[in-house]
Amino acid sequence: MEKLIITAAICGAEVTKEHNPSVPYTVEEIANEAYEAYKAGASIIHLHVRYDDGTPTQDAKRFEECMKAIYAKCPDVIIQPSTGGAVGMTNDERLQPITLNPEMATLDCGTCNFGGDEIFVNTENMIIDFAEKMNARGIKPEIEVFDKGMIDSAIRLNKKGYIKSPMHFDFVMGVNGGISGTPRDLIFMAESIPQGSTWMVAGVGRFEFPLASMAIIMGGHVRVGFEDNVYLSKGVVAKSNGELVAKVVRLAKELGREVATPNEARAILGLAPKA
Ligand code: KMH
Ligand code: ZN
Repeated sequence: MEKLIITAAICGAEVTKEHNPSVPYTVEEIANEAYEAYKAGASIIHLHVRYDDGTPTQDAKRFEECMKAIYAKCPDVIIQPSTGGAVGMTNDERLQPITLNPEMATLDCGTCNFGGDEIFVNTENMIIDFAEKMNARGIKPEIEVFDKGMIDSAIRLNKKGYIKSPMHFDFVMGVNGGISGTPRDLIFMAESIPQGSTWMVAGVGRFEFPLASMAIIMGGHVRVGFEDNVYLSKGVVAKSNGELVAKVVRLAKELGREVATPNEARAILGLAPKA
């Protein structure tokens, strides 16, 4: 089985220091959390950024500052900015980090409820526009899907040439409005993507580690981090994203799966190696 890629989603746009005081806001906090995750075994940092007061932003300058600070500590890590941003942001606002030409960025492939009155909007024309802009810059999309129908949308856009093969999917499971996080759900998602695609799972809240364990066994890849879950185990708040990554590394070891370095992750995902 190929080595396991671990992504750390260190910050997100919705979780706050009230949920967990270690959620990073400042450039220094973001770089430190990325470093803790990288040291523990993460090869990809899924990046959202905040202003110092915690407000989420897609500002390119803020992304640039954070990316520089992360590379200073983790020179070979893959940084994957979010183009999802926070609910309610405009398309242009969301797309700003791609102007920095990162190796990867997320491409959210459908609209879904996000709890309460929140709606995370990704119309078909938006997905096409985001995909074309990423293609023009040679950025590999991580296709974020919150439900099975979003896989079908990505496949349709792949057939029309807007999303290139091989596709790399991230199944975000357990969002209040998307697919749940049962074993049956994950098997259904994994069996629904085209041959030759790669996938990872981001289990939200209590689904994080059960789904990570399944992905390790099934040959998928894993995303953990404060964006999705702030607990190390029931009732125990994680002190850092590094603790969450370290738990996945322990699970992988017990289950006999080796963990990929950043360049090994690049090879699996078809990205150019970094010297
Ligand atoms: N913050 C969510 C509304 C992504 O990074 O592409 C969207 C999100 C997806 O986190
Ligand atoms: Zn995100």
